[in-house]
Amino acid sequence: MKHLFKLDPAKQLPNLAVQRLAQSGTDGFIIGGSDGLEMGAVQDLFRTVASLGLPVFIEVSDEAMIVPGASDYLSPMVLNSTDVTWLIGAHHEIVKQYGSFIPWPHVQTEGYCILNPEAKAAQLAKANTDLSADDVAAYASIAENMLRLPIFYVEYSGTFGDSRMVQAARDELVNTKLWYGGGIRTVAQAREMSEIADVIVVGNILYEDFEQALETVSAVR
Ligand code: 1GP
Repeated sequence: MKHLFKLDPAKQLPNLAVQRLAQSGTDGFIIGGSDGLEMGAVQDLFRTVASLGLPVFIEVSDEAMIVPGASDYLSPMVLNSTDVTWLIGAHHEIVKQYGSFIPWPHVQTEGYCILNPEAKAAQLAKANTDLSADDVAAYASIAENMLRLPIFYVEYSGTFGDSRMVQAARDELVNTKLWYGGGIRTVAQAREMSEIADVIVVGNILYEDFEQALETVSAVR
């Protein structure tokens, strides 16, 4: 798996466009967002995308994202959050409330390192984005060696990131997969990050320049 499109339930794409995404050569979809989340919209989007035959990950960042039926759920832990809610607090509440319904074999925890201070996720999670490459490397090492997470996610949502930060994470990771997301708008950017990360995630450009978003797949094929 090298390329994923991230679909925001609070934004609309015509059904035909979603079908074109499925035929683009992408490896699958993440349904995720930071605000304006409503369960009805999540369910509608999930139904549309699930019928396409590619893997669909639901990123559970809010109770509205707890939609049954997905094959995989992503559980974000913001490793550089300064608010315990985003590290483990919200997870504790959800497991306490829904624990017996959670399909654990289908849950993958993502260790997020959010690096764009302007990103909604950075603000919500009160992330400390003032990090050096050594700081990022240390978070990646914690994900790999202490928490043994399946995924370490370098997140620059809304802006294209500094590849040195991504490389610093890469150098620490063996078993933990490195995902990169943020500001990928061109094939060249997609290629630059896919040469370092295991998986690149393409989000906002879908809603700004759909054809350009489709093109990003060619960077990994
Ligand atoms: C968001 O990392 C993804 O979580 C993708 O970022 O929306 O900036 O492409 P963009």
